[in-house]
Amino acid sequence: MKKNYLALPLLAPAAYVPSACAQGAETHERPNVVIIYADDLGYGDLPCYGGKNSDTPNIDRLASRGVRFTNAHAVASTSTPSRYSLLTGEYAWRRPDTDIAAGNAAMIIRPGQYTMADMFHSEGYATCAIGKWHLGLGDKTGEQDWNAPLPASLGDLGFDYHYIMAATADRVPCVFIEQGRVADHDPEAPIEVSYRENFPGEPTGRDNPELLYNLKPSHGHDMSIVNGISRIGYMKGGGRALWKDENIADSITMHAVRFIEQHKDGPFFMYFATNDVHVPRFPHERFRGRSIMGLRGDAILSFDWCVGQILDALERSGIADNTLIILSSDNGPVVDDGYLDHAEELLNGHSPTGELRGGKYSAFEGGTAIPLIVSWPARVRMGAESDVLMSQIDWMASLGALIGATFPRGSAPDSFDRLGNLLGEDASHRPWILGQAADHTLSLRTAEWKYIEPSDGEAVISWGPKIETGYLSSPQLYDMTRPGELQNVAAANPDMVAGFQSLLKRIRERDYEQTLR
Ligand code: NG6
Ligand code: CA
Repeated sequence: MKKNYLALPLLAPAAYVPSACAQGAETHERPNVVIIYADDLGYGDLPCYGGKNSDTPNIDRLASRGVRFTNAHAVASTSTPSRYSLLTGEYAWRRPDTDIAAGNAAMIIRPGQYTMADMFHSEGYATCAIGKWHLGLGDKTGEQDWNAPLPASLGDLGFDYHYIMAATADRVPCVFIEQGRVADHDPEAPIEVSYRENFPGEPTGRDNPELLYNLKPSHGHDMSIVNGISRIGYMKGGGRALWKDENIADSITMHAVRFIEQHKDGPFFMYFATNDVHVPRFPHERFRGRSIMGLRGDAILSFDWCVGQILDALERSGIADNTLIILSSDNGPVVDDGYLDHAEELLNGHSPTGELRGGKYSAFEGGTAIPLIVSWPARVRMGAESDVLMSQIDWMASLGALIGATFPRGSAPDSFDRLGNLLGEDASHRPWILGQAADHTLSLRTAEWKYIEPSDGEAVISWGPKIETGYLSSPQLYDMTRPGELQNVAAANPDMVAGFQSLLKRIRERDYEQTLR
């Protein structure tokens, strides 16, 4: 189903429509919407997906009150392109600058682009982004003044309130940014950031390993040291604004709970993106050492705690019934992603991808298949399960349909209204979904088949994580009714391969709408 486009060509993005809830004769529901977006949480990580060695009572509670999806996919197998696609409804590969962003990247989504936050904002929702951002900030890459308000920030993208980390916890600058400026900025310690060279006299993980009292790198991550952990990129200053990794989950959760309490009269849209379970994994001491899987397992417990705090805040505020919660992840899992946290040695029989092949970065299912739990007590079935084929690309149009949003022409071009899938009311599969691997190799999936286009990339990552990429110089075709993407049957099925190739060409040329009918 296509979106409801407004016929006027010049609708300003983020136009404010006061409490609009009726489109013609149709009336729309206006639940609060909370997206809880974990980082690198694998398809098989949670106990409710068969994960071993973790105790996640809060996520179990959420799953028992909603639908658990077993065939849902992020758009890409790394963070920046997944998040870009989720928040704009456009495939990230249509643009050249959406790969894993540095901490000093300029804001990738430009202020004129219509985002999911603009959409909610236009319909009278209060909107916020809390946690990991990783989509750039400011006007020009490398030219941000971190000691002043940033000229381009999330307020330009429809978020009323924002308390974020610029990129990832393993990238500088290691400070929270609230409403477009460094939170608790310390004038005694002005911040400078570079991804080119170190600042004279500043220690690095490479030269000063004796200063790494919290975590040491296993590959990369040997530049500036903050909180006894070396990072990607160089920074100087920060003083009291520098985060402590062990407090990140508490800090973002506290801000989320406060936003919920302040907006309980609703409606509101919250994009809550955790650092857990991304590296560096260094959760609060009340979680550290609690899991037999080491720090990665501890980070899963920390994530579960965040979820619990949000559920409790909604309940305390009396708005749990009419809040739609979507819990998912930005890409598949990785064990050793650059720090000596022993995540691999301590798996103790746990498989972060479940039965799937590959992982983060890869074109195999482990790269993009993710957990997804959708709960909305007032409407969505409780304790249900769905194997419907779904992609996060459709969430913008689907949520837009739910609240009766009108999209400016051309916005969210790759997002289609599949609200019935998202709410567990319609079990018909999307005809196909598309996935993007780290090197931009695209794959197409139907309920039964998966095609991976040829790629020159290496078959197994050689620079750190031990992950099969799914790259091969010839086409791959897998029967997805069999587990594991083990047998490439492309050679025996040339017609099917040709069909997928022509579909992919049409998608690239933006001429594919009919194929989704
Ligand atoms: C990689 C980092 C990895 C992680 C990833 C981004 C190195 C050696 N590895 O380049 O640790 O930060 O980028 O992860 O630097 S993501 O989930 O945000 O996409
Ligand atoms: Ca990620």
